[in-house]
Amino acid sequence: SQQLGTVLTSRVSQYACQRRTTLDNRNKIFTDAFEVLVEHLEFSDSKGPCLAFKRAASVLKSLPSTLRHLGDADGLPCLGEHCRDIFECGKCSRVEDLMCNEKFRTMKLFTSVFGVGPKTAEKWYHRGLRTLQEVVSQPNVHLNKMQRAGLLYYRDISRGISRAEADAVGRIIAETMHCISPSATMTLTGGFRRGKAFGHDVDYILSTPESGAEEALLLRVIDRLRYQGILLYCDYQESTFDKERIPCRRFEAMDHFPKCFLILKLDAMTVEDGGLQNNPEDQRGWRAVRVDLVAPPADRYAYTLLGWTGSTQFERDLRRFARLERGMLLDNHALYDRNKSILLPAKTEEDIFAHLGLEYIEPWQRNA
Ligand code: 8DG
Ligand code: MN
Ligand code: MN
Repeated sequence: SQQLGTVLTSRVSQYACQRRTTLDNRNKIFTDAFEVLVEHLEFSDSKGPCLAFKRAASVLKSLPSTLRHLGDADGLPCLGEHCRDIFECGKCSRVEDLMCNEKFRTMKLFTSVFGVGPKTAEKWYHRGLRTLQEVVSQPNVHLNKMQRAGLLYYRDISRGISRAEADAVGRIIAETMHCISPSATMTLTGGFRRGKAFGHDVDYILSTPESGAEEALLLRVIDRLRYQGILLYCDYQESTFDKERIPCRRFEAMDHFPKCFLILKLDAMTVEDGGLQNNPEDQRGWRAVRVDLVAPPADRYAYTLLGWTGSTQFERDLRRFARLERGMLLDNHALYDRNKSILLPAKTEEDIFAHLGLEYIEPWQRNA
């Protein structure tokens, strides 16, 4: 183990964008425990130690082998004293306590509904609600449109989307899009681009060859999906993009491009091989799927692709690396060199990595 420690110490960067993290996580017992602690902290609104646990889990995901002894973590970045108890016996009593804690379990259930965050979940919990059945049958619980859809399609949405289903969604959207604009293009992004076999949604970037036509394209795609009768829910967010604005200092998960968060009705007939991820007793022949579409201007495509491919931790560290190590600001819109006061143009993700002086990391190596 001492040897493993030495090898790792000299090679593991504190930045996820300088590590290659595949889906083959050899330290799942530890990272699962960290993720429970992260969830707990996010429920209780204490974001400070949260990031430390996220970084620790991310470092562990990148390691080529399982940590077997406490000493193996010596010299690895982001694995300080505060997370030592996780390694003792490969479990931690705090995590086990949480798993059987009624409040934690209820918060987990409520926040698993599309449109429900920790604040709403907490409110429901304090009203004495414990199950989704109780939430929907309470006459005085106010639900917004997103939460109503989230509850209505809960069983489908909480079931993972397979790659075959994601591809079926892709064919439907591509066909719809090409009816409107034959020269428009579509790129699979998010977790499926990183090689995941299942996702909680499907993420696509729509793009037009000329900047400026993308917002109208997205609106027309949505109209056509509605006309086809497969649009179960649509939250459209219009462009708030300002070309003059340079990337801002802080990590922003959201961008200013036109986008929509959808729930689509996916017909079993359109899915190749495996069919739908439905329960065997489910005879409907369709399922609801969450789909995100974003339509950046053509000259911002590379930054958006890099931003939407994730993982969130990879993105966070890319931006932190750019800022702290290069004096640059990166977001989904642009890359700005603060020392030279210039925007750095990019047609591809490779261009952005090159500007940052980073080795290129393939999408399937960004599962940080
Ligand atoms: P999953 O769906 O399989 O669970 O994983 P994922 O694909 O990695 O997660 P995601 O929640 O779909 O987000 C994919 C990436 O998109 C993530 O790195 C964050 C990024 N993203 C942006 N802007 C926005 C935005 O405005 N909304 C959302 N929902 N995601 C955004 O860069
Ligand atoms: Mn996704
Ligand atoms: Mn998404």
